[in-house]
Amino acid sequence: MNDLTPPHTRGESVFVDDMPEPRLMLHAAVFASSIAHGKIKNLDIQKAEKCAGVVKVLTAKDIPGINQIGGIIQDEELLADEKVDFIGQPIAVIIAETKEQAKQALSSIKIDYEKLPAIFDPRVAAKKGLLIAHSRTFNLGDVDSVWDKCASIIKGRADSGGQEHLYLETQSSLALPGENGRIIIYSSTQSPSRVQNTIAQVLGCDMNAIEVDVKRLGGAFGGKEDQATPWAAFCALGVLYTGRPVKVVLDRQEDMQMTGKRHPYSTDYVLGLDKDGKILALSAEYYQNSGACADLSTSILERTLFHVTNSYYIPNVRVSAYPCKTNLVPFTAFRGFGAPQGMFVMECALSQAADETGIPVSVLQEKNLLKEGDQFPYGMKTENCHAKRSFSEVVQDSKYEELKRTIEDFNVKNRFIKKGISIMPICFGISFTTTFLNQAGALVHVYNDGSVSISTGAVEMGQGVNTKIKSIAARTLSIKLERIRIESTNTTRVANTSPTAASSGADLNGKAVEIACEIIIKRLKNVASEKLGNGIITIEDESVYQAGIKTEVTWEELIMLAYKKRVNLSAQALYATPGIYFDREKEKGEPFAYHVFGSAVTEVTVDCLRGTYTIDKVHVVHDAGKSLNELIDIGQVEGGLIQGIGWMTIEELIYDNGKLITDNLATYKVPDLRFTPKINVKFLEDADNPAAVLQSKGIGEPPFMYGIGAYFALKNAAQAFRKDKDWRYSAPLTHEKLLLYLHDMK
Ligand code: LUZ
Ligand code: MOS
Repeated sequence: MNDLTPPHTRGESVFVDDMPEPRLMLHAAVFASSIAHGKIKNLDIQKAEKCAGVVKVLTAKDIPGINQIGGIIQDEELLADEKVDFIGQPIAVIIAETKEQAKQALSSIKIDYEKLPAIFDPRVAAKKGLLIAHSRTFNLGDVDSVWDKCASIIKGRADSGGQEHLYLETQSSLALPGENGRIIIYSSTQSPSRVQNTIAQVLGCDMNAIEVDVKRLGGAFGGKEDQATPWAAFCALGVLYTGRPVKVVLDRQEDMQMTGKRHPYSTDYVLGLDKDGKILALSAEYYQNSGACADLSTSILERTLFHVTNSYYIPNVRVSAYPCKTNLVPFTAFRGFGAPQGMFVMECALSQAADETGIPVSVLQEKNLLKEGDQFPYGMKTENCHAKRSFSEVVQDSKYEELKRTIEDFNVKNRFIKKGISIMPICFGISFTTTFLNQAGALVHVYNDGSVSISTGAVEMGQGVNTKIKSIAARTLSIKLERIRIESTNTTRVANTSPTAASSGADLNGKAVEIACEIIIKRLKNVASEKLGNGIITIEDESVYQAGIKTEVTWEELIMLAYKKRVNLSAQALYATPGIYFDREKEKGEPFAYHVFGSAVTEVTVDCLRGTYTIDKVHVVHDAGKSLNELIDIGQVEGGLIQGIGWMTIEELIYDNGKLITDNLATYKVPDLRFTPKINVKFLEDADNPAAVLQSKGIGEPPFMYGIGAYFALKNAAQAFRKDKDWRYSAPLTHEKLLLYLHDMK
């Protein structure tokens, strides 16, 4: 049974803003920069301090520890002190008796800026040398020596836009004063330990003074991997100064304006092919719009480079990526973490190659798919590679060739309505590319009535990790699911947690739970042996077996026996993914425990008079290993796919001089139920994965990239109308952009 479903469907699941409000609780509102770049000449909070209900106005001067929240690079102030670098950057926090009073007082803060020139285009930033960190280059083979051997050389540019996470629950936090300097934080974060660590630094206290507790999130998608921290820190500071509980819950518009999104990228590429369409070389330069501070940008840039070749083998590769500093809200983690941007470019290059060589793109794709033992540009070789298998299965299952002929026929007969089709293979590496993050802890208690309590570092954000962990524990202990409860994620129970991210929440935490449960089982078997005498003891379906024969001893009796013998019924375990490493000097290594493969066929229809379109159907063949829970995994494939389609088609961030003007759902469009295609998901059979818990595979991110297929299916349909090869590779392909293309209006 899904642990989540019943309370969710009854509306009973508690999120931060649903918690019973503690007595004397205060509310915080954030005062943010209204200019994209400038010096703060004067900040006057006196009038705001006197506003009705205001208890405290926090500025940088009130920070007792360090005014710094940068994780990888310490380049981001919690509250801007002398300078602002983007619109929406927090400068002050008003803490008041009610939310309305806190918000009302915002307009009483007076600020004078000296404006500085602002940059929004990553290519312009790169030209000026404005990088948040050094560039990175991955190399394989010898690109320069092969251009002469190429029958065709494809040169182009691809641009992809950012993306708003639009988690249903906006950024929220509630902090409570505890005893003796303790501050208890309820935070909607993917990374409780990061919140704990940052707040300790900001307050100048030890981490053990800060307790962070996370019950569940109403979605995150990467948007709460790093960017949940400032709101929690504001609450903690509020507690420090007022001694009262403090809550912050961002409004939707504030959240959209003040938090980072998926990184926009702009890329130049050169692809070389032989006369049969075999790719000989890829050379490319990726300009990442990093925003004003590093946040996770350098890790995201790295993952882009890991995925530049998507699921193809390319023997000669030279790719460089630049993290460009601009005056926009720092861009951050978002499902796929830079990989979708890299894989989009690869598909653009192949699509252009098909246009220029006349070889169908599906033929080019198939010819170049990874096979067992092929090397990636970062040195790792494929193992248990399912690229070809998933591609041929999706071609077969979707009846691709037949569909293609039907579509061509339809397009001949219809002048203004055109259909299109595409295939999108994916290959995604599982593990944090920062090797040390690949660790997770679990704490398992068996109470003396036989019920079980499990704490891990995993954060439930709707992805079903608690359900998966519960079933791992039930299978390892061989007891009923009903006996098991998954606790909140709490830094006092499981310390030093990595963010729940990188599609590895269930992999890492599930494995830690399995290890902890095995420790307990070993102790229990000893107890049973002592009682029953010789013969191999096993525990199956809540009963003790001796030499394969069921005994009278039940789970509950065994637990009570162990308890009375004073045997430890609790276990703590750490799992650290073995065998992975990456050398950033050489840019070579084995950063991933394994890869996830899959392929999708997408069908679309375009109304060529209006530029409108529908995404009709997507057929997916996905490699989920041995799925831990098929319903959850199908949900992840569908959700990821639709989110990916949204990124490629209708989700458009528009800025006016650094101010996001698509900052609400009237102007920022995301796929809804009516936009959603018919989706057919099949999991590869016999695709066990020895590299993860119970032969499963990470599921969170890989399916996002099937959405890229929608872009190329639309291109396919549009070109049937235009009948030429002129195309600008720029996503999102909004209805507006498509209309302008169809009728040659630039
Ligand atoms: N977060 C991170 C991630 O810190 N490192 C990663 O490699 C990663 N990959 C995907 C999503 N989040
Ligand atoms: Mo993520 S993009 O796995 O937080």
